[in-house]
Amino acid sequence: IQFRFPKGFWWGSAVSATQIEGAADKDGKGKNIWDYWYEQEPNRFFNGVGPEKTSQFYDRFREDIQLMKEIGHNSFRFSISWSRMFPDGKSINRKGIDFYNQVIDELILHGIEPFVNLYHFDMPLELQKMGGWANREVVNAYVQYAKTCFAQFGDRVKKWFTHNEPIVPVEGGYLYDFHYPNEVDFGKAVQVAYHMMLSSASAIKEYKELGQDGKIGIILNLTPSYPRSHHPADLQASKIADAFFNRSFLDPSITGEFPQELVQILDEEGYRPEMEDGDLDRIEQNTVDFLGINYYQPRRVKAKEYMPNPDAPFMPECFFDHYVMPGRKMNPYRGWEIYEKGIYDILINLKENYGNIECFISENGMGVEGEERFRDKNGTIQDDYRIEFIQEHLKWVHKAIQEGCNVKGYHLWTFMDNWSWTNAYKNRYGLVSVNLDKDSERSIKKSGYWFKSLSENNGF
Ligand code: BGP
Repeated sequence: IQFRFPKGFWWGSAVSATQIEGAADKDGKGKNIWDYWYEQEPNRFFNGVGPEKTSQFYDRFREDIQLMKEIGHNSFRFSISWSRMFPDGKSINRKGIDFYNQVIDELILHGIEPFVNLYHFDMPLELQKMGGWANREVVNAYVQYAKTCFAQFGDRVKKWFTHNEPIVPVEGGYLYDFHYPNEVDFGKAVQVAYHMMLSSASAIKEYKELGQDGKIGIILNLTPSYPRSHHPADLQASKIADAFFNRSFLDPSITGEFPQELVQILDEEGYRPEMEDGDLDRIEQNTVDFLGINYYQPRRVKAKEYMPNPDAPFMPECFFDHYVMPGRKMNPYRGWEIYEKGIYDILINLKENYGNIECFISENGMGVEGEERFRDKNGTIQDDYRIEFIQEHLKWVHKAIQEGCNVKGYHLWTFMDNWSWTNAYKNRYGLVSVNLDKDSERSIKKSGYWFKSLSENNGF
């Protein structure tokens, strides 16, 4: 074993409710924005494959948890579907509670620790009709939902997350048009981001008041921002991109304060969100116990070459441009750069600038199209590229740990192939494949068997 990880390292994977459960209107579940959007525009991103189909985890979770055990998981992150728990956003659905109780019990029975996330992009439709995160009442509804989850499941769940990648619904829904309600409105984006941050701190406050003996954190997608050159204009552009896309949630979640650079820009441009007295104290006093890091790709930034068009809607890109790194390595299917060292840079930054807070890699992974062509005679998908992808990232995680970073685990995106927000089933990420043509039949990929040895050896 060349790269050995600390004792008790968390090995596992992550999923989200909308992407794996299916059963979108079974047992009283209400619609969320994805069920609705797919109904409205089935071919927009989804090639006619919607979240109602997916991988059928709702009906097959026992079989799936058995598979998790087989491929060496000691921990597993899933999200609770808010609209399964509260179909109309307000009143509770007993069958939703029953389902998650069974999943949690089954995981524990198999020696797999449940990591539970409360929000993964899936706003209940009834609450979206009230404005979704733009409406402060939705923050209150979320806190009620969070409290219910802590009360129902907190005796067994000891690792909680308030949000997964909160910047993504902000970007997708209110800036760049890839999440419902697909508006372009910078002011609303700021309000939504602020309310999501407030909802996180508010849920943390409730959790602490209950005095349960677990931890609560947040999961952020961090995209280290690299300037094209050391020219002050490039450095400044990169700093602003970092403030918008990373520090906007990272700083308040860990230090309790929004980054000064960002506040200044919003003030100067007249985009301060609506707040109430006491909000900022609540955010300051309710920071996270630990952090989940989703890492896929870095951000390459340069100074703006042309003045932004004064008539175009205001965007973060008024302050910087992206550029293509010459010689970059790409995942051609997803169109994302692969830069393994980014994961190390994130961890060192947390160590040096954020008190070396306890953290783990909560997502990292490689989506590939057309994996069926790699299936061998015995029916196993030979996904050596995925094994290599994981190893190359883990080497950097290992180095960071050697240098004192407080990293507790690595979760891959994802356990099994599942439905994605912007490309349905096109890109496959799983350690386990799902054959949609054969009643979603599961089979462990080569990477799944490899993951088992990784976990058993606590290294590779
Ligand atoms: C992350 C999300 C996941 C997942 C993953 C892969 O941002 O948290 O839900 O979907 O990205 O991305 P995609 O499915 O868009 O290829």
